[in-house]
Amino acid sequence: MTGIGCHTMVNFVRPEIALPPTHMGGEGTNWVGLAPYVGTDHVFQNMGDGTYFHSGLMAIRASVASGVNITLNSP
Ligand SMILES: Cc1ncc(C[n+]2csc(CCOP(=O)(O)OP(=O)(O)O)c2C)c(N)n1
Repeated sequence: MTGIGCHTMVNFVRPEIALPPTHMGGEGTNWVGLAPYVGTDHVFQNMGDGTYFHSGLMAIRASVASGVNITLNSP
């Protein structure tokens, strides 16, 4: 799953492997809603460094609190 920022351009070149982004600070929260309804066990979520310092920490906290299986990485 992509984050918002320049690295979102992966959606243009590999749309078959990347889901569209949320706003800054929402990274992974769309997976919180999707995870119970699909067969995928785990996702990777990109988050830019600017987003992390802006509001991304809140998104990480939301993923931890919900208990979803997700790995966040900074591209
Ligand atoms: C809540 C919110 N505020 C502002 C924006 C506008 N915005 C889109 S991308 C971006 C910068 C993201 O920077 P970074 O996370 O470092 O990603 P990079 O551009 O380096 O890939 C901003 C401010 C946004 N998408 N969401």
